[in-house]
Amino acid sequence: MATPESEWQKTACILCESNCGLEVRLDGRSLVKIRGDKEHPSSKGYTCEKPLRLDKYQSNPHRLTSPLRRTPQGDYEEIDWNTAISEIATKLGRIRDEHGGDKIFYYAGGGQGNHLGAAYGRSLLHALGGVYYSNALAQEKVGEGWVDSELYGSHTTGDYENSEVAVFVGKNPWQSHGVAHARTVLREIARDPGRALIVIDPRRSETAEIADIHLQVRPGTDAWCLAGILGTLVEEDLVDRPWLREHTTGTEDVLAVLGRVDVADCSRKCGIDEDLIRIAARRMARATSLATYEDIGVQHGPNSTLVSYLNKLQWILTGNFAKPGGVHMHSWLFPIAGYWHHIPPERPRRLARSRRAVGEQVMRRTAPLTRRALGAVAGSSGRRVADGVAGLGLDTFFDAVSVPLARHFANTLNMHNAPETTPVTGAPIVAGLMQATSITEEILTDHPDRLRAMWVDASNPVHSLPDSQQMRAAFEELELTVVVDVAMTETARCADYVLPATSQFEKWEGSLFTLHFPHNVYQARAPLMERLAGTRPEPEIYVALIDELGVVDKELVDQLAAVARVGRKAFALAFFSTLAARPELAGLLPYLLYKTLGSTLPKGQESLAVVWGMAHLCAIGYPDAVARAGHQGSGFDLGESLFAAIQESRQGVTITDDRYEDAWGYIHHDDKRIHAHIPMLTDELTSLLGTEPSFTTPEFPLTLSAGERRAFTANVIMRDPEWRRRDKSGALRISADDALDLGLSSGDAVRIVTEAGRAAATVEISDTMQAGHISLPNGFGLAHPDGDGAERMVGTPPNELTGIARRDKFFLTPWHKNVPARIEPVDPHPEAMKAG
Ligand SMILES: Nc1nc2c(c(=O)[nH]1)N[C@H]1C(S)=C(S)[C@@H](COP(=O)(O)OP(=O)(O)OC[C@H]3O[C@@H](n4cnc5c(=O)[nH]c(N)nc54)[C@H](O)[C@@H]3O)O[C@H]1N2
Ligand SMILES: Nc1nc2c(c(=O)[nH]1)N[C@H]1C(S)=C(S)[C@@H](COP(=O)(O)OP(=O)(O)OC[C@H]3O[C@@H](n4cnc5c(=O)[nH]c(N)nc54)[C@H](O)[C@@H]3O)O[C@H]1N2
Ligand code: SF4
Ligand SMILES: [Mo]
Repeated sequence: MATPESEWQKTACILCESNCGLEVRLDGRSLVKIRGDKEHPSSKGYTCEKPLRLDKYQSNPHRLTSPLRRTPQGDYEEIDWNTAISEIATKLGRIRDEHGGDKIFYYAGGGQGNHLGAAYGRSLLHALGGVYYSNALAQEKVGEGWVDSELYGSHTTGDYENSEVAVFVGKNPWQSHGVAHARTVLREIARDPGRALIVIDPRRSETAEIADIHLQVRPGTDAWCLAGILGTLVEEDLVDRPWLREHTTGTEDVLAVLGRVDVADCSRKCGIDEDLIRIAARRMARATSLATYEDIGVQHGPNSTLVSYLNKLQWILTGNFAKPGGVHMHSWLFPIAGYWHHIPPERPRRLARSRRAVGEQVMRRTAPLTRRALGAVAGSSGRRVADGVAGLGLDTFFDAVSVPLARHFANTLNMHNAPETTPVTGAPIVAGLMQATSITEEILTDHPDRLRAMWVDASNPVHSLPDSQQMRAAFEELELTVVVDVAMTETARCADYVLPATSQFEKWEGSLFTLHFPHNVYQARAPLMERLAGTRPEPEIYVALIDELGVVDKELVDQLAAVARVGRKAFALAFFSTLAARPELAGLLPYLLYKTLGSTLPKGQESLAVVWGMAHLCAIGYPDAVARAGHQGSGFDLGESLFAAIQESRQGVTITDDRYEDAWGYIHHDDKRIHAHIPMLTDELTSLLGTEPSFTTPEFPLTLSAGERRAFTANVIMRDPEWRRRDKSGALRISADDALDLGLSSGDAVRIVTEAGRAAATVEISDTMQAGHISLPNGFGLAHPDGDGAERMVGTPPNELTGIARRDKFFLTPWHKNVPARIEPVDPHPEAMKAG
């Protein structure tokens, strides 16, 4: 690439979902200077300390540079790409033919900054007839996602910048972010005497440290704590009844259940003073605006689905929706899970309904003709005229057909065609995702419908899913395992084939964490440098495999590619009519776009073809909000304008601009009301209120939270331990009381023992911990080669200690944060011990 080394180039941080905009200077292939990008529309120059040494990701000397195949001896040999693609395609095809495509399981979604590849990967799954899919969301957000969909339909976000009161439940945004410019926002709330920060966390986390109210629950007792808060709201009549009457249904039933809550009993069970619970509830009720945020402190713990519901009832019962500082649903460039949604324009074009019937028919019937006729003029001087004529056709039908087509594409790509339960254990599949704790159960069995192959991309499930030992065993059992990654991860070390991906700074990429309201932002990141030799961007890998499988009609692809050379309108008309005529192709949409439209995009940008599709889905879904964000035209032109802005803007663009009152449009229910009563969960609450929380045993008397976010953790993205400036060993934090009991000092080496396994750790006594609660960071325990090539592992791999048995009763999310454990001193004389 011709960019001089001294120039600042724009990109984004890939270490958490905030994806702050960055500016980077290179020296050769190294990222030598990194600063926040002031022009990024959402982060506006903000960063935390983590991205400053992102070069440890980019210039990791242990990047993969060749496809690898496992040998019968269990080590790996390099093979060329053609061999890899053809062998893998053959094996996938064989499994499909012998056992059915549904035995091929796809585990991918992208990490924190790379979601383009996963779109193309889903095309591969569809091409194989696969239906089972999952990713990291299935071990954290499924319960919340289900609750959201019952209440109002989609994911929510808080407007914390403007909230008078912000409540964080099992969430430590000071370290984990998830709130734009988190530390600035938190500090502002904490400093302002008119505002309040409320934190529910068993640890005095960095966020709890500056909070106005810290409800320091006993680990795992959040359901009782939240019931106490909600019970207070009802008992003291602090709920917003007029608002609830106007905007919700079923609330009387909810209030009746909450009216029976014994606040004093809840306070005893969660270990928080009753007065403090009541003070918190009153502060929330009094606020002119309130936003709450739950995260994995509770989603990885007992009663997680119920806790999600109770958390959301806090802002619902106090009427904090559709106003500054409240909680809202938001637009998506493309929904990362759940159903696609459409908000009709305030001023729809006339005749839309009658045109729909005619439009669909015409497009369907004439699809082959449209393709041939338009393709025939590619490369000729009649191109412009043909594109213009196609534009007229498109304009006539677009309003009428675009919404149902868009819904069909998006929901198919999000695997809403998946069965409702898994084949072996009948576990629920929510939002198209197989639950994380189901996966090994669907493999390690002789059930005829067991999974036979697993494809992993940009994820490290052997390290990040519960029970690493079982996951390794599952990899041994599967007939084919393929991992696509930039590094030789713990999962790659178990795979039959490892495919080396181009890094996120060497290819076009984008994060689909478009989770904001009222202004939502998307950034397409350009490569900062040429790809590392031997690597391939994921879209290229998936497209090559689908080609090799030979499952897509080549003539159709060639015709559409020819039409793409005529013009965008001609292409859109031919493409949409083809898919209207053949809806079964919807899952192949990313592949088809890459092969056709992609061939007309500037070199290297082929993978943005799917972003073109997403830009149109977004403009079709939220036409007014996209127009308000400054994108021009209506109908098809609006999507074109949005895509052009995304393609041109290196710092990211505002894709939608909403007004607070627009929030009602985002409700999926036809009556545009919040359906507050979820009987399954009010029943669950009623039965839970009569029980005593109890999570430990005499054998395992401590509660281990396995996976705390700290200053220098970033899931399993940073493998080089030298990246960290602090907490290099990833210490096990314990309270002074427990340390005294166990006779431990900071720096002592110990063994943590749980029902699932045992692992070594280093102790740090911390006054942030309450007695009985111990905490390990996430992202540690990764093998990394030393300078001399020897493998070294720093810190504790958390999932050597977790199991799949302790999980949510409804949606099976694992209890990573609530693992009964004991600590043993490491015996200096192991042989003597054995003899004794
Ligand atoms: N630095 C950093 N930031 C990250 C990440 C990272 O790896 N490192 N990962 C990103 C990802 S993928 C995610 S999902 C988010 C997660 O973000 P967070 O959910 O904020 O992360 P955690 O630190 O795992 O958990 C939050 C808090 O839950 C508390 N907790 C433990 N047990 C309980 C309990 O029983 N009840 C309650 N109420 N709280 C409890 C912990 O003490 C902790 O302070 O972070 C994102 N941001
Ligand atoms: N015990 C315990 N377990 C946990 C957690 C916990 O708190 N405790 N947290 C859980 C949570 S919330 C999450 S989100 C998961 C996260 O765990 P994973 O889903 O495994 O996700 P990541 O860390 O995002 O994995 C990123 C992978 O992508 C690779 N990668 C980086 N760039 C690229 C690229 O451009 N292309 C490709 N193909 N690969 C790339 C990295 O090398 C790495 O292997 O872990 C979960 N596991
Ligand atoms: S780690 Fe998250 S908050 Fe920190 S700079 Fe990166 S994206 Fe922003
Ligand atoms: Mo996560």
